[in-house]
Amino acid sequence: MNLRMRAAGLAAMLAGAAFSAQAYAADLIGQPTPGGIDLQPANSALAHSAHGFHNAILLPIITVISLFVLGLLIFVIVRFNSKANPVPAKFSHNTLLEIVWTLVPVGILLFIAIFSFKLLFAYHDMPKPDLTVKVNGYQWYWGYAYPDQKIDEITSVMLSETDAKKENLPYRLAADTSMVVPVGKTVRVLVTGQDVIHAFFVPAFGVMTSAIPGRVNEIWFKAEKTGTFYGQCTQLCGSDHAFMPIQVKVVTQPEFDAWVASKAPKPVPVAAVAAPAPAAAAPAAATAPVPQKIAQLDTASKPVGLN
Ligand SMILES: [Cu+2]
Repeated sequence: MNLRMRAAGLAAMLAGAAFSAQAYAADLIGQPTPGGIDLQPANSALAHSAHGFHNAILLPIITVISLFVLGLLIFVIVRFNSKANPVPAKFSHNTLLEIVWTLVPVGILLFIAIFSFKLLFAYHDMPKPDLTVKVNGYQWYWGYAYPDQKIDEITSVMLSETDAKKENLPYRLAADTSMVVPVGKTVRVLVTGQDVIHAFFVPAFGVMTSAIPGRVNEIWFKAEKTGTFYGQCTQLCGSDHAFMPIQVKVVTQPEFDAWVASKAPKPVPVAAVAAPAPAAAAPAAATAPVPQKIAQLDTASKPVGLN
């Protein structure tokens, strides 16, 4: 490689770094950014802590170790090649050196563990939840139920490429319905699976847990900003594993209340219940709760922007 080629390579590298920095500056919210190199922007205290742990603790340690090992390699290549060192030394073992290269990594791991455990405790230390959402993983879609709001499971299926394009939404991330949660509230998410093991992962909230049949895993988050945040199943779960995105819509409390009101089963009017005559059965049936799956297909009944 001549000097000019090297210079061109270096220029390309710098241009790449500049592009990445630009991509970082214009990061998309709640979804991956093409050409981006960093973690997705955080939208919960947990995600901020996880990012801090990565950026302030792990990244410097990894960088120093990588540079140190690279320096050692270069030193060995220059100092001990066959020309510079024609007669190699024959000794083996150096007790002091071996003690040092055992204890130093142990020390580094213990140092990481202090911050790592602090973060793990924060993940397990859920404040009193304001809302519980039960998430069910299926082959290959998600179901979201709100037991306290008496909202039966709402299934969420990935949008087709045509539909996603039509609505200007990210294909393979956008779904026909969302998990809707209020902003600034502690959301407890109970995750389980119905067929095989899936995994519920939303990077912006810094949460991930497995969806295991017969077992309920608990995670929590408190969204800081409103908006749509995407995630994906992160457990190989079969042929359509890549096609079961998670779409979380974070809305204000009044918007959430309105959404709940639109989804919750309508109470049957007292008059209709009290009427003993069989003739009253027809009106009663007409006002009976609409099964969730049918309600979901009825797009006209959806509040705008909250599906
Ligand atoms: Cu899955």
